[in-house]
Amino acid sequence: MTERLSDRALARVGDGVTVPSFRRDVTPTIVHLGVGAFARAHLGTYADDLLRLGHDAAIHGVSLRSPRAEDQLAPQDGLFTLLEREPRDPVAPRILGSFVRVSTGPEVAVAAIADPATTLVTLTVTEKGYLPGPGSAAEVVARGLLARWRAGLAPLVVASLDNVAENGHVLRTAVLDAAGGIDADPGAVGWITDTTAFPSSVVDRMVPATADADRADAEAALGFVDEAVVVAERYRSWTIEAVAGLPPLTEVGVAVVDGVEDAQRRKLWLLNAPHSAIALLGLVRGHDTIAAATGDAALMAFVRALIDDTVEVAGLTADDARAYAASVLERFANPALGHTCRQVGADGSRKLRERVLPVVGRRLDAGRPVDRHALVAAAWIAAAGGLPVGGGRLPAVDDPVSEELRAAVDRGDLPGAVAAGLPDAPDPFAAATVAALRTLAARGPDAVTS
Ligand code: CS2
Repeated sequence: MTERLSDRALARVGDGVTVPSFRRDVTPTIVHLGVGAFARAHLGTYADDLLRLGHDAAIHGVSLRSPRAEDQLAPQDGLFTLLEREPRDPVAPRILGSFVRVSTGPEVAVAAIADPATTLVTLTVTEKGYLPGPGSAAEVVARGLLARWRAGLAPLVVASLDNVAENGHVLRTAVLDAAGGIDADPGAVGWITDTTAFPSSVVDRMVPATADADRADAEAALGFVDEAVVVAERYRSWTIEAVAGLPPLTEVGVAVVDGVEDAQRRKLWLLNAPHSAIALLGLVRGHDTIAAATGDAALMAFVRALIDDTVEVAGLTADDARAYAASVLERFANPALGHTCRQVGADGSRKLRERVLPVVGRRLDAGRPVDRHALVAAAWIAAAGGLPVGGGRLPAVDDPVSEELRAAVDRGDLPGAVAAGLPDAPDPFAAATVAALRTLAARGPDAVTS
């Protein structure tokens, strides 16, 4: 059996594989909650770059529930391979060493946040990770911060790296709510309010789920087994609001700026929304991957029209917005990435709230039609709720409200399905989505016309 990747193995990995050039027996200064593939490929690379430059940026990664990341990474001393997938220009595998500790569970997370060495807490807990409640990420951060306050430790920076509008503000509100419920001492919540910075971020890198073939590729290059391989496009970007106490992120290409609102709108509305549209309508059109769906002329004509609908009301400079959207469509077409429509189509109940509803609100205010955005929402409800489309069923996509959607679809209650899936949808949009569901059911793939 081939040996597993580890610190000991590093000296013996295959030629051409980039390995960490820094000491890894250091105390982490960053605590990261949610050690999924995205965090490893995005934050993990930036932190590795900082460590290469000699800065403190070692990460203690904690997954709040699933022990999967710990199972994959702890036996490998936190090391994993990043495979950048580009069609024409294969890049040598790079072993990232920035995650120096990986653990599981809220208690470890609270203790890590309350560790005197910690200066930055980052989160990738997905859109649904911001739902309030016991054991939520916000509650864990609140408990960690309150423990720091009690111990008289220095304040922290807490940065959300999820695709949520105003993610810093959303997280701050959730953490303050949770803290108020835990500690009635007004001094405690006041300390968080006054001292803890919650900068908003816009992060960007496409990171598909790792496949067996990727693990096999890494093993062939390394000569060691790596259970924690991640795959990503080469492109990556990170824009964060400037606050005191951040590591020297500009040295590794992060844009540290005064406000991220425009960047956030651009990303959510002109990257993520078209991504959802291609994924969900791609399923309707019978495609497995995003790249394959971008080869479908009728679908892409629809997506370009959807982008025009968005640019019309986005409040961004139209030429810049169109150029941005064009570059995004090129990235989607990367055939080497293997991003599946089902992966991007998952969790529509949380994603469409961020990506679609704000644009719909602006279009309705401007008296403009919302049919195209409604067709995207309908495709999501059809896939997550099991509505037959053109006589066939779509591959199911996961969603926190899929049971409610299924129940409404099964009793033939399409308005009920829309209400269950998108309770915040304005009435005209809900009505347009019901109409789009009927069209989809009747016409299947032919419903996608621009
Ligand atoms: C995608 C994003 O899965 C999805 O919903 O739209 O994860 C997308 O790949 C990233 O935001 C790109 O930065």
